[in-house]
Amino acid sequence: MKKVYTLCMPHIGSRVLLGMKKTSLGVGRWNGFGGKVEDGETVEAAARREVTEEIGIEAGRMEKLGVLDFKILDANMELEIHVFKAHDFSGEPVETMEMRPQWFNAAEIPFEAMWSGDKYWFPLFLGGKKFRGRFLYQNDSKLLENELAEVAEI
Ligand code: 8OG
Repeated sequence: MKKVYTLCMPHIGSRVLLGMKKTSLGVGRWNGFGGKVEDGETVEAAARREVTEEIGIEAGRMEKLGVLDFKILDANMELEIHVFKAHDFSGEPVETMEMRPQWFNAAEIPFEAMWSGDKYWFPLFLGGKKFRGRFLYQNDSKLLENELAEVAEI
């Protein structure tokens, strides 16, 4: 069965808050904040919880913009990732064991140090568009296939 995961980025004005991942899947890459949806938890509640656990802030208005089907063959891993934009938040981002937060200008997203599929869907995210995607990786660095579509409803 596919596991449901969250991914949330605060995107405020022309800036996006990303974090350098310090442990586990995606270590050494910039990413948004997220993780596994727990039993009995809504996807949005999980997205809020993960943001707080990873950088200590409380997300304000959340908007779901995308769903990504993500698969890594070598790891026999299949995730459904729900991607959220946080329009605002309270508190100050802090570094934790998991993430080192940093603001990026939307025109200067560090795609070379992110999952290689991200350069395809991130422009839709930044434009506030809704999208569905499918990304098939051999391992954590080799992207084999990808599909992406803008959708009216997510
Ligand atoms: O619990 P953990 O931090 O290991 O969860 C993995 C996080 O990584 C989760 O937020 C989902 C996210 N993630 C993937 N695949 C991809 C991807 O291809 N691109 C981006 N940007 N994030 C991803 O699992």
